Amino acid sequence: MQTKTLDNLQEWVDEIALLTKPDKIYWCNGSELESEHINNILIEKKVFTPLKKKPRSFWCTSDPSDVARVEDRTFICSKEESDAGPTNNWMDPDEMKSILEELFDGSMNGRTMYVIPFAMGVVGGRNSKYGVQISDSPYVVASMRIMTRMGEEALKEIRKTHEFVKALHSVGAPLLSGVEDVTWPCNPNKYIVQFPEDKEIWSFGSGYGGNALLGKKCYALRIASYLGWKEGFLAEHMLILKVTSPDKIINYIAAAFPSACGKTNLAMLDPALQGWKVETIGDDIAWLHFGDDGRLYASNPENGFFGVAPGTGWATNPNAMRTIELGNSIFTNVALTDDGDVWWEGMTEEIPTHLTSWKRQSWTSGSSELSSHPNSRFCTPASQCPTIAPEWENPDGVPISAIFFGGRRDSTLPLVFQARNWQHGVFLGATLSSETTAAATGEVGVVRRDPFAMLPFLGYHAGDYFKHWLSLASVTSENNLPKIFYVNWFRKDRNGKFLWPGFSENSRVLKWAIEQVRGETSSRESAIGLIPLPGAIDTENLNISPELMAEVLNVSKSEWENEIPLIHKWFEFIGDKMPLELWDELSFLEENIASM
Ligand code: O2Y
Ligand code: MN
Repeated sequence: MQTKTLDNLQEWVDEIALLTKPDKIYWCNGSELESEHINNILIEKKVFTPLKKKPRSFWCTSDPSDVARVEDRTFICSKEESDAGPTNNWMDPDEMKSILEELFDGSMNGRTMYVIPFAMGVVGGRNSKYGVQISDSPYVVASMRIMTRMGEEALKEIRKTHEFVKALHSVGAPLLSGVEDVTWPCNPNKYIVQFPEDKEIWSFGSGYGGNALLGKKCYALRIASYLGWKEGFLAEHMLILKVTSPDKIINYIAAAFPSACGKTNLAMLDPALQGWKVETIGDDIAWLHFGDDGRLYASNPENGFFGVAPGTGWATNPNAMRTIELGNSIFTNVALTDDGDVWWEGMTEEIPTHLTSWKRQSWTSGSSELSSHPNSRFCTPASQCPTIAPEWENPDGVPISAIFFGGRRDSTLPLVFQARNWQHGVFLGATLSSETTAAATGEVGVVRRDPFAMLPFLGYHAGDYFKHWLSLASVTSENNLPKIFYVNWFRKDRNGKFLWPGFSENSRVLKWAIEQVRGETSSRESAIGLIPLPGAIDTENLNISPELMAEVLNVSKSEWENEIPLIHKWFEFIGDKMPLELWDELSFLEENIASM
């Protein structure tokens, strides 16, 4: 457990230096000068290639074996196995610590150990939290500077309170003297380990994304979800949007989607509907706290976007494109153009004739290989986004009136429906499912349950997490709680063609939901929840027939008859901690479907 000595941070840094044996120790202050210095180190090491076409921006490629989060090497080491639950890998914390101590022993030999103080949320914010990452990767320093509020200001807060999460990271590649470094040091033996009760993260072997930028998934989701359980808040895998209607009424919404389901595109939505305005508060993570008025307020703990590059383009997400155009960004595992810019599949309609691929090989259009890895990323400051809402750094967050859950499903789930009440909404979150993508290692296109889009990010037992969500209804009145919706942009027809155009047209679904929140639209009770009545979704100027709308909103008895046993199996997998209220919801659904 973290002790509160006068300088617990210095003690920890000394202890880690003794273990990892770096050549040098450097405390990061977050300044411009420091950033230039770190970037120059990375350029000199040939890790970063400066882009001629974008200011202060860099192209970077990882080791081909280190390209994504490693879920099978991710552990929640709570003291009791029953607190990690069936969805997490678990090991006894003492046993895990002794494995890790052996791996970290001398792991920073020949390298610099960077001490990176950071804030999740604005420094001094009511619900902000702090951490210190120790890392032997300058790439991590450069990325943490974009993704968190890193440096002197965060350190001052930590020195005041002595409260911080210890986030230890090593690429696990000690550099022997006389041996030339590789551009992307890493280790085939990877461990991404959270110790929730100790508020500690130990990450070994990977330099990539969620494995290495420890403020993101490890802290802001896994550790923070555990803290939320104990302290009465929620740490969720959700984007946050501000939606302004033509009559200038503002609604803030949060939405949970599994990895790479178009969340970043939705977070920067250019609405197709005239007079509607959508602004961005966050694209990936939301912390939700009760305000003094009993409503849930969301804040984005991050400072940047770490978006999937392929599929992000001028047609699909022009605001992300405008964000990166301003520079100050790192591009990892995308392709480099001959004139010193970046390119990836889906960026532009026109395909460059020649590129350097993410594998640093010459690439010509028509090649059977992709120029960019499917999980390649842009890392860019949120403040540069043209749609960023002025209140995105509001220290108290923004009041949420609707929560959306969504996944990628070919069938069964209609375009949109609303939960009858909070308990039913928790059922929808708990049964969320999606087809897998490249962000996680494993097969692509396989349907898996992903409760609240938190499957890889839960810091404790899923059953306890569902109970925590249910318990919010006893903290405040149902009226104060956000209304819950389920969306599926990805439903297909019999020929495998998407039924709904998606992207900016999704604003039509947001409009219907916001009108539902305001009690202004029309819906009908169906077996699965409240479904829009014919004509209730605004399809003006959209070339979609009433028949097609009926198909995309259809609740099919036979498809749900197939779905229910899968939900049964999922609930049984969660085991004894599965809340009875959610079993009741399942029985109710079963009865409704049977009587269709
Ligand atoms: O593959 C990685 O390491 C990045 S994962 C990621 C990054 C940004 C936002 N979301 C995710 C995710 O997997 O949900
Ligand atoms: Mn994510």
